[in-house]
Amino acid sequence: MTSEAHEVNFDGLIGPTYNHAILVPGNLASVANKGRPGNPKVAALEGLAKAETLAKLGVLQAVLPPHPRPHLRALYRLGLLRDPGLLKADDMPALAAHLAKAAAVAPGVLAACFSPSSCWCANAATVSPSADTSDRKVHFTPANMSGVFSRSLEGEENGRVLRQVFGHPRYFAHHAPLPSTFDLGDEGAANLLRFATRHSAPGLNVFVYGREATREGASGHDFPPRQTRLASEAIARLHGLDPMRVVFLRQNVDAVAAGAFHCDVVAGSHRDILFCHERAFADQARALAGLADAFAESTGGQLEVLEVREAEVTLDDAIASYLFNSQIVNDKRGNVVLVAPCECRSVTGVRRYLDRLFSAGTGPFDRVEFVDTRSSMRNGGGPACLRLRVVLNEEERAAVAGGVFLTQELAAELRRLIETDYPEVVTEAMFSDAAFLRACLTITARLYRLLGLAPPAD
Ligand code: SUG
Repeated sequence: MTSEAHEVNFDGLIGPTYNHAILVPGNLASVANKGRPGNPKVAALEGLAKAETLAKLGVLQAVLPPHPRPHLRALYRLGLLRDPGLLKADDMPALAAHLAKAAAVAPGVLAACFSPSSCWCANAATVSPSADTSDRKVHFTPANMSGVFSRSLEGEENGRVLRQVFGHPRYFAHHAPLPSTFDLGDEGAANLLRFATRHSAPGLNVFVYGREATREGASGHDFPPRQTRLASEAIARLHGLDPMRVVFLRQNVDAVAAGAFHCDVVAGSHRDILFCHERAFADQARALAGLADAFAESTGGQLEVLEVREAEVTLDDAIASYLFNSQIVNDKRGNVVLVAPCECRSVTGVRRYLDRLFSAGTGPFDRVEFVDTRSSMRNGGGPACLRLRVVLNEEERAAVAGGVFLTQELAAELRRLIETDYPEVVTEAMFSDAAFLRACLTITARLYRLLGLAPPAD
C-alpha cells in the first residue's frame, strides 16, 4: 500500500542575468518589452516571494537553480568562443573580450546565451506521477523546446538537474529530451492537463498540442505553435501511460495567434477542476464533452469545468492578465485557492469577472490570492509558468536528493544572497562586461551549492 501523494511545486529561481534582450515571436510580452533593462534582483525576489506564498498556503514547495548563463558551451559550439580554455571561465577579462567580439558578429546568439528562461520550469519537463505509469515510477522527460533557440539550450541541464534531484532508481525514471527537430517540438508540462479525483489516484492525462508535426496547422499565422502531437504521443508511450487514460487535444489556432504560445496561458487544471477560456481548444464544445466522458470513464469522477466566455473575458484580456496562468491549489484547510497574477486586478475586464465570480460564490474556487510576478510577466511568464508540478507520495518525497525543499531557512538564505549580490540592472551592453560575467557565474555556482546540487562541469 503506497502512501497518500501530494503535489510538490518546484519553482525555477530567477537568475542573475534576468533581461529583455531577446524577444520570442508569439510571446506578446517579450515582444513588447524587448530592449528594456532587466532587474534580476527585483525579479528574483518576486519569484521567491511567490514560492513562499504558496508554501504558507500549505503547498509543498521546492526550488530549482537557474542555469548558469552565459551558456559558454553553446557559444563554443557555435564558433563564438574559439578557445576551449575559456570554458573554464577563470579568466574573465579574456572571456569578456571574446564576448565583445561575439556581440559584434552575432548579437542575437549572444543574447540567447544570456537568456534567464530556465526559471519558467513549467516547460522544463513532462512529469508523470507513479500512479499513472506502467512501472509505478515517476517519469521525467526534459523538454527539447526546439522551437526557440534560447530555450532549446535548457534541455540538457534540466535533465542533469532532474536526475540529481530525482536520482533514486527505485522511484524515478528519466528519459532523454526528444530529438530536437521541428516535428518533435516539445514544451513540457505547460501543455499537459492532468485530472484525478485525488493526487494518489490514476489520472487522466490531456496532452494539448498546437500542430500535428509539420507546418500544417500553422498556415495563416506568423509563428507556428510550439508543441506537436507527435512529441506528446512519444512522451505518453515513453512514460508507459495507459492509452485509455490519455487524451490529445488540439489548441485553438486563434489562441496561439493571439499570444497563447503554451496551453497554460488559456487553461489550467487541478485535480478534478478545469479552468479555461472558451477559445482555448479546437472544436471546444466537443473537446470538453469528450474530456468529461473520458474523466468519468477512467476515474469514476465528475469533471468540474469553469469555462470563461469571450463575453465575460476576452481572449486578449485573458492573455494580457494571464488569468488562466493562475495556480490552483488546496490550502491547509482544503479550500481551493486561485493564486492569480496581480495583473488580474489591473486588467479591468478580468477584475470585474473575478468580482462577479467571487460575489456569486459559484465555481470551484473558495478564494483568490494575488501574487506579484510582474518582472517575469514582462517576458511572458506568469505564476504557473514558474513552477513544475511533481506529484509524489511520501516514499518518493523522502527519496528527493539535495536541499531543494523551501524551508524558512533556505528562503532566508536565498533572500540574503539575492539582496546582497544580484545586479539591479542588466542591459545587452553588459554581456561583455568582465565584472558582470564574474558576478553571474559566481552567484549561480553558489545557488547550486546552497541547494546541494553539483553545478555543470563547464
Ligand atoms: O518560452 N519567455 C518564455 C516564457 C515561458 C512561459 N512559460 C509558460 N507559459 N509555461 C517563452 O516564451 C522570453 C525571452 C527571454 O526571457 O529570454 C522567454 O523566453
